[in-house]
Amino acid sequence: MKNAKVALLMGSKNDLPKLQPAIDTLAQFGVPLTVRVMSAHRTPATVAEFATNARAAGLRVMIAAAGGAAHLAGVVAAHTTLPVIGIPVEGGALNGLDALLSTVQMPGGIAVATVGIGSGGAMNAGLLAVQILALSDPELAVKFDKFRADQREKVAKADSDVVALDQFR
Ligand code: RP5
Repeated sequence: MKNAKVALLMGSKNDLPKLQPAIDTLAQFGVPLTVRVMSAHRTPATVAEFATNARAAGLRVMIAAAGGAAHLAGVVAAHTTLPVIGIPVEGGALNGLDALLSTVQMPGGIAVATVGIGSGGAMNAGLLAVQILALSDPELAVKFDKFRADQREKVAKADSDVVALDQFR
């Protein structure tokens, strides 16, 4: 965890495959990441201790991913003043709808920035963490601008790829 700027916490190791887009995104931007399994329900004392010490340990953004009655992000946010991004993990009987509602519906007073269910949500959690860090890291801000420019180019190329199908262009 030494020098990590972002922590990705997950409620179960079973969540890991669904969180790969967040890990890949942070790696793409060269953001030092610590990855941990801890649960708001099964190991509440570990979560409280980790979140309480996170800022002093040098972390700047917390990402918390959980499925089912997903309290991890809220509990982490309760124990730190660092920004917390919640990822509702899909799966179980309700396919993540339960996790989405549990994560997003924080009562006023403790904020969790909740991303969507699924791979887009996990990727966006990584991107949002990068954007937060980029506020005080000009090099990272330049990388993020380049990411956006590349993305625009890809969409423009896709648009020209479909031109043959379009009778009005
Ligand atoms: C949550 O319960 C975890 O985040 C996981 O998504 C869900 C089920 O956990 P397992 O029973 O698969 O370990 O705490």
